[in-house]
Amino acid sequence: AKAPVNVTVTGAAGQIGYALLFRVASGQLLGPDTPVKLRLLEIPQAVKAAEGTAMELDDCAFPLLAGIDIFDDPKQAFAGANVALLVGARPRTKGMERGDLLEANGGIFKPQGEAINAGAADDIRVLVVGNPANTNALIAQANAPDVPAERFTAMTRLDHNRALSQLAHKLGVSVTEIKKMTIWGNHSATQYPDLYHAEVNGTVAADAVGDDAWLRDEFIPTVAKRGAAIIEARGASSAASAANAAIDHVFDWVNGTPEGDWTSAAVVSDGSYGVPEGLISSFPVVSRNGRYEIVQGLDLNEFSRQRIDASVAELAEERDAVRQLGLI
Ligand code: NAX
Repeated sequence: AKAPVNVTVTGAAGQIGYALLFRVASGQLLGPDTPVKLRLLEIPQAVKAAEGTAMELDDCAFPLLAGIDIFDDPKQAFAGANVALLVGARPRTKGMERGDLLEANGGIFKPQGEAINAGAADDIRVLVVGNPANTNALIAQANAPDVPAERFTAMTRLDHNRALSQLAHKLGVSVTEIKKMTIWGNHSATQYPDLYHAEVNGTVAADAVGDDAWLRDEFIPTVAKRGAAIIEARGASSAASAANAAIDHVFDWVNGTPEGDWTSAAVVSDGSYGVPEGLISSFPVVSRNGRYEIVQGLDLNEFSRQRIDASVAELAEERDAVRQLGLI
């Protein structure tokens, strides 16, 4: 039997945590042959709630769940971690400026990066879900200098999946008929879901739609503002769909993406497509041999170029702000 993989989940008592942990424990994160040990990190006030979730996990008698430990200290929670899902974050509250938000999250992601640097396993893979996800990932990465930068990623897979479904509905096709969807840039309202490289049964998606007004004025804002629409409808932010996307992101990272297709993930830029080196920005990526690699050589039309530049400019501003705060 395989040795258990240590999966650290922060924000374990939150709503995404509640949707995520059962799927991790059932084997959907890493596959049906891989036992997992859960290491849950919460703030002290929420440890009791995390214990309640752990009781329910116990009650599922998952064959692949090899143990659950709960911590309120990042150093302990990340010790030996092979996979880290950084879900807990400081939400933006009323009257909070962007600088305050970045600073509050720096207080979370800097010590977590340091703890990963100090004690995670050599093969650690980090996915940041907590917002502002790209810049939180950058903070953690910058504070883990001994870990290869490529091990730090942020989640745009939910945006990617939203884009697949919106396009499938528009064209009356199944999501399985769509390939090569891309989300570029920041996981924020400036993100750019790209239909000029996506393909529907082999036809460029933008051509299959044949309606640039829909693409620009409906599709892009619908995908980018879907989180707000969910809050409006549900009275709470996306949780199960976010957990599902986190599962997809890590599963593909470990197991590879299918031939002839790619996915979207925010990864450390190597300068591809003019995105400044070091920014954690969303790209089209394939996963090969356990690594996410940026798909190279795509031609960008003027519209795509502008959209990507705008989102990347926002990421650069966030980076400059956290640099000024001494967080990176
Ligand atoms: P909740 O508020 O339900 O849960 C967050 C949990 O994190 C709480 O239990 C809290 O105690 C814990 N926490 C706070 N600080 C912590 C710390 N320093 N260490 C460990 N735990 C800590 O939020 P939830 O709905 O679960 O969302 C979590 C995060 O995901 C939010 O930042 C949210 O904005 C973000 N999202 C990101 C998405 C993405 O696509 N990247 C989509 C969904 C979601 O909005």
